[in-house]
Amino acid sequence: MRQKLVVGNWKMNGSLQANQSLLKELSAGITDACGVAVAVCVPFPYLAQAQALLAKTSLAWGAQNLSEKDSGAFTGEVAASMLRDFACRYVLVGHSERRTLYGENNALVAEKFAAALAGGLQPILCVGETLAERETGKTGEVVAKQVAAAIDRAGIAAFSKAVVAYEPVWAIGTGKTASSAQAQEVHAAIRAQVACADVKVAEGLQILYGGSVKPSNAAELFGMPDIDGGLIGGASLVASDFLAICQAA
Ligand code: G2H
Repeated sequence: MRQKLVVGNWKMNGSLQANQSLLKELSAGITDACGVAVAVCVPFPYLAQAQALLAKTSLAWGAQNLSEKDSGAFTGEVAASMLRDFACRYVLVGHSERRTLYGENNALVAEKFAAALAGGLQPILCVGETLAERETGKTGEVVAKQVAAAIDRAGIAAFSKAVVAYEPVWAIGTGKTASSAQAQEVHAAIRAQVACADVKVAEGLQILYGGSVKPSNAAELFGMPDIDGGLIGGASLVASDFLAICQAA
């Protein structure tokens, strides 16, 4: 039985003041007894705050990006070891906004995936197709290539310490959600692809759905056999919505 996991992706939102009340409300509302694992991926400057406020709670925290390099003259970059200094558990890699707005391709995302694992972090590998790719029947091919790049770089065993998030680009922040059947179809295909290399790793792999998840659609999505929780953007900024989504898991 895979544990459900719900991860908030704050994107470039927050302030010390707003985070304080959001994190306090979340930590009061989430206990181990909920049975669901919960984490928030916050902007880099707020990692110390997340660590201070969440260290003795049931919530984990993480970052939204990292460098594929260890250290050195890479202005503006942040290494896995730095994220571990703030006791991050997770880091997102290859979020579609990184792929489309910052030119991250499958090869770079695979390097980041490997760097996260080497640094003791659990990467959340984000994959998903654009609307044009879906409409031309390329969803399966696109997602399979994104997953394959990480498998080829880090090896299949790496997926026993990683999480995958399927986020159809056309459903991100648009209010459009993939139907539970559409999402399940892709999740099952990802699990089958991993199973081709290692059945046991595939059975244990948490595959999250992301893209306009809200309290009103979470339960149906999370009820699908291959959907193991969610990666939540906009709704993770509102404590009551995020708690309701965690409850649905
Ligand atoms: C997809 C998701 C979180 P939202 O980007 O990663 O955001 O829930 O706002 O669509």
